[in-house]
Amino acid sequence: MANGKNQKYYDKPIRILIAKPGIDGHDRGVYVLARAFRDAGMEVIYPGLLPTPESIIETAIDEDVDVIAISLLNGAHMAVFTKVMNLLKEKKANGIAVVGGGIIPDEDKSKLEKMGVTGNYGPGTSLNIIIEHIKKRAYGAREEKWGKSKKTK
Ligand code: B12
Repeated sequence: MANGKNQKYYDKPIRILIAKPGIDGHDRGVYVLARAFRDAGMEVIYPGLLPTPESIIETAIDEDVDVIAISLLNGAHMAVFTKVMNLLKEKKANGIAVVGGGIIPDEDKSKLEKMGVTGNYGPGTSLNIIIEHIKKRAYGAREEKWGKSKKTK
């Protein structure tokens, strides 16, 4: 996999921002995931308590991340992800994948997928499944970002 012309996508560690927006106290998931991502060799950016969609996007762009991971257990996932995806478009921030999880009802998962928010894993999901999904999205995002920028040169 990691050889030939695609080598560049795998060379650098994945940079991932993991955030839990909202004023509810459900923050255990982000801490468990942040540690798991770090142990899997990723560079993890955690923006602290009470990030907003605006601050998440700003940090993601400043930190040049491959993936934004957002944990939501408070029922606000549709509103938050709609905002996040709109802001990414507004800022023309191509090549940043968005992955979600937490308490996300099945009927909302397909709506989120259509918006480009993938994963949407719930309680009890194995960390290996999540990490493999993050890797797939991160390398896909790099291909989009770096592939395109190479073509435009
Ligand atoms: C612990 C807990 C709390 C704790 C939170 C402590 C803390 N510091 O996190 C406390 C006591 C504060 C709490 C409060 C409340 N809670 Co509560 N809480 C839970 C509970 C039992 C477990 C959550 C948890 O910590 N799990 C452990 C962590 C490690 O797992 P996790 O976050 O789910 O993460 C895993 C996956 O979901 C996934 N994942 C999560 N995020 C992401 C993100 C990405 C990008 C990816 C890929 C994957 C991913 O990966 C993780 C590993 O598998 C859940 C029930 C449940 N089964 O989930 C209810 C639950 C989330 N709570 C609920 C509710 C309603 C509340 C209260 C409103 C109750 C009340 N009336 O007071 C209050 C909110 C008060 C407030 N201001 O916050 C509801 C939410 C309902 C909804 N959204 O529709 C739930 C689902 C209980 C229920 N069945 O009704 N809660």
